[in-house]
Amino acid sequence: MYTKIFRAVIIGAPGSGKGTISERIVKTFGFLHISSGDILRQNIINNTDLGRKAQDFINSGQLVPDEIVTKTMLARITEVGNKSYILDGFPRNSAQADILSAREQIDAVINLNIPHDVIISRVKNRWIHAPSGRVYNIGFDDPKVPGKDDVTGERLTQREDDKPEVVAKRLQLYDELMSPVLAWYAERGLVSSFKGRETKEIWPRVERFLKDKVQG
Ligand code: G5P
Ligand code: MG
Repeated sequence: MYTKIFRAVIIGAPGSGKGTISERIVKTFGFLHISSGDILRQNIINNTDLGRKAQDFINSGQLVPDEIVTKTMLARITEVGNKSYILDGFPRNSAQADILSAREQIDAVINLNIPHDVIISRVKNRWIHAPSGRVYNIGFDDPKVPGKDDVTGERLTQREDDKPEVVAKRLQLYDELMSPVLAWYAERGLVSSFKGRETKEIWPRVERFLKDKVQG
């Protein structure tokens, strides 16, 4: 659709809507969505070596060790080649941000700033189709048939790490580890922040921002 290759990173606390907004970016702009969480969860389902290594960290709300995630994500970026993409969930700390910046020129960082109280109520209602990463939310984005994936009809599940005590831990870890990463990107003039309580108010602003960037 657009000729210029655009490399974006989407940043935001757990449950802030990174996956939801990325899906809209994919539909509107044709970018590829590269989500570290989705890749790791697929590996857990497929019981790969990576999945077995990552499982306990994810379920308890800890980060998967940098070397494992970084290797996986850089391999995926290489596979994607010369195409526009949106990175979701990576980088997750300063060490990962350093490795990414040594390798890729990032054009924009989209920072989703959603209050914690909104996040906590959202994740309680989140249901996923784990094999594809498709996400639903009761009352916001309901599946057509309760409990079933719209595309495959397979059973939806809740994420192990969406339990309230694990969510609290993920939010705390996010604030601690991502503040320096955001500051680093901000110093380079790359961060655009979108604050709000609902995707319907945030998405039109992200869409306008990307239209200006990609076409400009
Ligand atoms: P993930 O998978 O990267 P998080 O914690 O960063 O996980 P998460 O939970 O996937 O982020 P999100 O993508 O930001 O959240 O949010 P989402 O799924 O789009 O939206 C949340 C819910 O709200 C959905 O149900 C959606 O439908 C709903 N929603 C959206 N908008 C609205 C709205 O306007 N109204 C309402 N009512 N609902 C709405 O990482 C998971 C784990 O993987 C490991 C770590 O262990 C991590 O904890 N990991 C890494 N470890 C090390 N390094 C990395 N780089 C790693 N990446 C992942
Ligand atoms: Mg997500």
